[in-house]
Amino acid sequence: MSSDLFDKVKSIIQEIEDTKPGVAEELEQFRLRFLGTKNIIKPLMAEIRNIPNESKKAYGQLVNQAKQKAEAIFEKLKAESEQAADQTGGEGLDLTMPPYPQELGSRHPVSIVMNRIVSIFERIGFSVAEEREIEDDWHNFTAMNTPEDHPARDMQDTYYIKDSIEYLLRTHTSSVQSRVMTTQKPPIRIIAPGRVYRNETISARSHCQFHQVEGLYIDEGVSFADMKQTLLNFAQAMYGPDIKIRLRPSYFPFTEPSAEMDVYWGLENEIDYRITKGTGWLEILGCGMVDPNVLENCKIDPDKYSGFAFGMGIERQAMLAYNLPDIRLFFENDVRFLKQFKASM
Ligand code: 2NL
Repeated sequence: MSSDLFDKVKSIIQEIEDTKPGVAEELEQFRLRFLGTKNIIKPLMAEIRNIPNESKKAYGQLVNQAKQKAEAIFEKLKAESEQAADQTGGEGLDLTMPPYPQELGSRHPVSIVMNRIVSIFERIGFSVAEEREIEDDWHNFTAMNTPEDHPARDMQDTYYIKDSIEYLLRTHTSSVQSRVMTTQKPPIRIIAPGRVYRNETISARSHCQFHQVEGLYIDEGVSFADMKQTLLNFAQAMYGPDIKIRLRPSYFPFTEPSAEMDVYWGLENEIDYRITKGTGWLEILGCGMVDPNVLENCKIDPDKYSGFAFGMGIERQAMLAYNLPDIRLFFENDVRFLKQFKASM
């Protein structure tokens, strides 16, 4: 009778030792069976009163051994199961499940307009040139006929890299063109899109960062007429074949002569009146024949070569195209704003 009880405890110990690590439910079953308030070891402990005195000590030790084994193995299984859960990212996470579909993003409106402009010039043989946004003084200003103390620097104040007057955030993508002109030989026919910076007070109409597309064409015998026809072609591709353009004399330090190009917007309602300041004409770019000083600075012979260049801001054209009231919308990265623009390119 008492040896039966010994055998029972021994078989429980065997069962505990045979338990393999398993899933969480198995672990809970193990706990209930060997450690819970109604565990199967407890009644065997009570049986000690039926054990002859001389065997009581040995029996007690055996039952305690079963209890301790159950506790030790439970702790070990629990630790193993928690570690497994960690590796799968927590309990109940099925890493084999297919993910939620990722919503397709949309092109930024500035990129849409910039890409359109760039592709128009690519069609007539211009290629894209890109360069750094942190520039040195020479490529941004001096090469562009704007030496130190030139008054035009006032209008293009920018951000200087800490403790330096040599490195700055570029104020126009002309710096791309000065890099191309100093490293390539004519003919040069490039279009330079990119982000530029100015030390401006931020408002609905101006920002300290914006985007530009500049173009440059240098070869033997390039004339003002070539520039006018190229820009007319651009205006027609951008605004429709019936668009009218006009060139007004202007000033830029890096071109001579210089001009601003307007397109005819119309003057039919109050909005047209406001946008065109009552003229019906809308300024969209600045242009001119590359100043011989600029060519010389970049080691291109001005007696042999001539060229034209132009530059335009993107945000203003995007604001007109999409009827947007505030330039700051472009830089807030509010998805509710951005996802309204769908473009194929
Ligand atoms: C504007 C006017 C302009 C240029 C940019 C240029 C580049 C080289 C040489 C000469 Cl490499 N000029 N760029 C020329 C005329 C005007 O930009 O209103 N931009 C927003």
